[in-house]
Amino acid sequence: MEDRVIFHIDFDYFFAQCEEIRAPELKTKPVCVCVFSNRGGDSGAIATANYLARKFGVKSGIPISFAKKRLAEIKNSVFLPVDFDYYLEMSEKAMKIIKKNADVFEYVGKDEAYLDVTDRVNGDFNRASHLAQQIKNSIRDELKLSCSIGVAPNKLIAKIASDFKKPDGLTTVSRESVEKFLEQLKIRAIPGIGKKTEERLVQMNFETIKDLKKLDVFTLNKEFGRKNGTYMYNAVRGIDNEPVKERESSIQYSKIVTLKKDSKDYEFLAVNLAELCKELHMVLQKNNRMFKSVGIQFIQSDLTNKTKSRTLKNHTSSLEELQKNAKQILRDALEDQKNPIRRLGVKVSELSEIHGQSDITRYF
Ligand code: DGT
Ligand code: CA
Ligand code: CA
Repeated sequence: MEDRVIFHIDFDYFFAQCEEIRAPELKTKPVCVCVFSNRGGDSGAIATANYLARKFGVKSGIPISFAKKRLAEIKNSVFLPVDFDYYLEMSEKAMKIIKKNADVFEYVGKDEAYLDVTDRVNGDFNRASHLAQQIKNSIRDELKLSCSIGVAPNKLIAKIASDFKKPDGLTTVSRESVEKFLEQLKIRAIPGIGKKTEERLVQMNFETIKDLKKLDVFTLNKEFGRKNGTYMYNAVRGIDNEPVKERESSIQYSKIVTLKKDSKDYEFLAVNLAELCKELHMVLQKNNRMFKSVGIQFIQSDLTNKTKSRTLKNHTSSLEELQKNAKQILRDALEDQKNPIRRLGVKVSELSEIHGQSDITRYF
């Protein structure tokens, strides 16, 4: 059954590392990448931070103002706005290198992928380790980007292993060493085990994966529900049969803005939407892309999320089409809208490259 060789690759402090790559002088400074909302000042959240900034307690998701307080004493700390287009470009280049080295490639997100390499290493973990090191070297040589790789018999262990020695880690867990590797780890190393579950387990005096193995599946199911209980029972034993599923980066482009005021007024929203479309269209042109699907996104005043999209008959690159469709979706979406909207977004997907198009039309 478990004769597979699986990689999990995760880029280190991704957005912040991208910033360091284009401005190497940042490397010696605490760097925070910020999603500023346009409500002025420091309102907004930290997307990520480099490891220097993390030493001061800065991490993803905290308010920018908290991060500034934590780094108040550190004169050379740097706060940069996110540049998603640039990170996406870096991601695409790195993923291209990674993909070449996989039998099966599963894109998980901008900075993360699973690979099944069983065939190309003939099931051998030594060869797999070398291959992982080669991938790390290629990504570093070509892009100066560092990543962490976990090599293991399944996706679960590979994911835990990629996180084991971060940044710039390479951890190989062969079939024989799964049990030993897992037992030393804290329960929180298991993906999907949140703070609450962990706290509860610590109260019950379970701290490491080794401890947790003492619980039988019935007790776990009773405590945490059947789905989570069974998952935990298997996870602490290193059992996971999920296949690596071929998936490309289904790229989409999007733009989102925090509105000057919360609103559900069509005219107000339409003006903002038209502007977002314009910005998005510029990105599309720069990347030579046509789109076939248009969607809008509301983040409502209670911070819940709502999306609506439609698929067009044909690919297009027209700004007019983009604005027209986005506004129609907006009108539909507002019909049963109860909450005012705090942030408004537009996205396009089902992209295709514009190439040779002018050549084709020349023949008609
Ligand atoms: P790592 O992998 O621990 O070295 O650090 P990151 O920054 O690569 O963390 P990861 O893998 O969880 O997330 C990848 C990128 O996704 C990260 O660079 C920024 C973005 N991201 C993660 N968490 C958040 C968040 O809470 N808010 C926002 N806006 N972006 C986030
Ligand atoms: Ca990462
Ligand atoms: Ca990640």
